[in-house]
Amino acid sequence: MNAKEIRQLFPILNEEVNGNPLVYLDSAASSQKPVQVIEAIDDYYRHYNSNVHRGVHTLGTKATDAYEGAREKVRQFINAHSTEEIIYTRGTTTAINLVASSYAKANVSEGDEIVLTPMEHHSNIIPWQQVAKENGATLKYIPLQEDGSITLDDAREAITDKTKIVAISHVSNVLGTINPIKEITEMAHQHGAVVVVDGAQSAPHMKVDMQQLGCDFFAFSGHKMCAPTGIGILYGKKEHLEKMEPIEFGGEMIDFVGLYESTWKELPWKFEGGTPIIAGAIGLGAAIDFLEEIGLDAIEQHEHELSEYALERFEQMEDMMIYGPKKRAGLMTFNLKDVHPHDLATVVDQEGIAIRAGHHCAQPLMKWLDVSATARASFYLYNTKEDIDSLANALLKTKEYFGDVF
Ligand code: 7TS
Repeated sequence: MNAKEIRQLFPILNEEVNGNPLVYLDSAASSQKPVQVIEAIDDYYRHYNSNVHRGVHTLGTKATDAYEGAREKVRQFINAHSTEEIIYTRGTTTAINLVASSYAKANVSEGDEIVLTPMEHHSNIIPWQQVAKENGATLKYIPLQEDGSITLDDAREAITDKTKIVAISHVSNVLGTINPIKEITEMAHQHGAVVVVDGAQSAPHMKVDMQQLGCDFFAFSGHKMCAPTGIGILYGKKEHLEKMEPIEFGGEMIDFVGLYESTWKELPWKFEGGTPIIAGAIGLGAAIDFLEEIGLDAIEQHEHELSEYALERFEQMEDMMIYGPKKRAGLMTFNLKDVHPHDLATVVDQEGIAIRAGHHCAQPLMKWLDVSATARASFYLYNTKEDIDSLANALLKTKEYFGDVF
């Protein structure tokens, strides 16, 4: 299937925005949903809506099978050893917070170090700041090269026997930098540290293989990969998850409850207190079927071509500042001289083009780039070169407009 055929499966792409056909270039914030996912959720609510893991009635059994079936799809999708290693969460943020609140608080002590990079999303910085404050640890950053990448030499320098945790994004949501997770994991393991990977911008766009990467934890969000909002995944190695305490307590996650003492269910359910995100998990399962039918390698290749094309077109534009390394994932972050990115995004929105402007939840990175904000166009399997042309043409108009104003 090519992108034009794929587009037919996304009803929202037929919408008009401000009198123009929608050009959606903000998938790094949240992706659109294909009919397969919308129908899977609709089907659950219409035909077998029920709680899971309770009683024996037919609907409940069907809902439980679909909910747990989706967990097996996730396991295969990321090549984890077992479904015991797949925890449903609300998204990447909740997944990282679970590791910080449970694993880190129990394993990080005074004088220990947590190693990060300055390109992290706030959700992979703030939980570690909290751990550092509460447990007396220090945060240490692997420095960025001029193009926004990191080197293994710098990583080797930062990761020492004092390091307890390395928390790093697989792909930066601003720069598109693809970090060498496998190598960093090997390095961290030599020092007895664990590696927490923020996979929010990688899992939707490329094949991620837990056994190949070797990392200890890996977090990602359903809504960035064609699934609904409110569902995400924490992958964790069983050896860690088994020793970790839950952070939410109540129904669903217990084995035995007494007046003064209780025990927990086995993995993965001990981390899933309360009625879970059933429709979300079913939607995520349908999204994985959909992405796998198209093929993650094909999706990665397609986005690579779009990214190259966008760079080619944008680099020719005067007064255009493009951030990030040459080898990057499917997004492009930029600024047009003398035009605030919010103004720019507002003007192109008039033409039906959706791009993101702001700090992208990466304020330390904005500081490093020495800007307060940027614009960002991000691509997915349904985008085409025509979408990039539309944006490029709208930017030229914006430039003319603001050129007249200044
Ligand atoms: N990590 C990265 C690298 C992200 O890009 C995002 C969301 C998150 C974590 C948080 O994910 P959540 O699903 O828990 O919210 N990134 C963006 C973005 O780039 N624009 O809007 C949200």
